[in-house]
Amino acid sequence: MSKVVVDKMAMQRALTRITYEIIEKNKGVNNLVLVGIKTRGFYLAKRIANRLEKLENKNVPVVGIDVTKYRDDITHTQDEPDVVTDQNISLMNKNVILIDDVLYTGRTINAALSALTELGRPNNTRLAVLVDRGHRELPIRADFVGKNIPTSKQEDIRVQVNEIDEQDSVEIEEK
Ligand code: 3GP
Ligand code: 5GP
Ligand code: MG
Repeated sequence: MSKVVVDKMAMQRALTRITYEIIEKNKGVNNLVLVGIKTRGFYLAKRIANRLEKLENKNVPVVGIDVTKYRDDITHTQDEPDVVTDQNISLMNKNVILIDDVLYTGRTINAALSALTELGRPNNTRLAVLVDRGHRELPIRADFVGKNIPTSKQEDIRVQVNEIDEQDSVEIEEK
């Protein structure tokens, strides 16, 4: 049985609020690069970039990143690709916003931070997530949070984005 905890409108509002918070914290969008963690974090990053560009009338680059190779909690094979981003971009002296759909143990973000070290040294790196479900196993926190959803480990958060799931929603369900 699943329960909708964030519907389409609520998701849009949360992304809009995060967008304003980013502009405020960054004092505009100068020097900003959004890094979206694939799969769904990348689509959320693109949506936030669209909002930022409309509000500030400036181009905001979005990079997609696949952190599988960097995870410390899965077994790795020799033939995994080295390329973790979908474009060559230097993050040197940039203000980076890392974006993901769900923050849980923090291991994905830890992996993403390792991956980013290969792309240069940013001025600063901040984290935006649509959902923080708790249960951190590392000292990692998000700077921008769409919704805090306290969960038990037996529950699963299902994030759906229109681009690939044909609807926008966050649901909570028993595993
Ligand atoms: P995403 O790539 O769009 O984030 O990890 C593959 C997919 O499985 C993820 O999609 C994520 O939404 C989903 N998923 C659901 N529960 C979990 C979980 O506990 N851990 C991870 N890593 N992924 C999960
Ligand atoms: P973490 O590494 O913090 O444990 O988990 C974060 C990553 O795993 C995110 O990219 C997210 O997609 C995925 N994830 C972890 N738990 C969940 C969950 O309950 N629901 C969904 N949709 N994704 C999750
Ligand atoms: Mg994800």
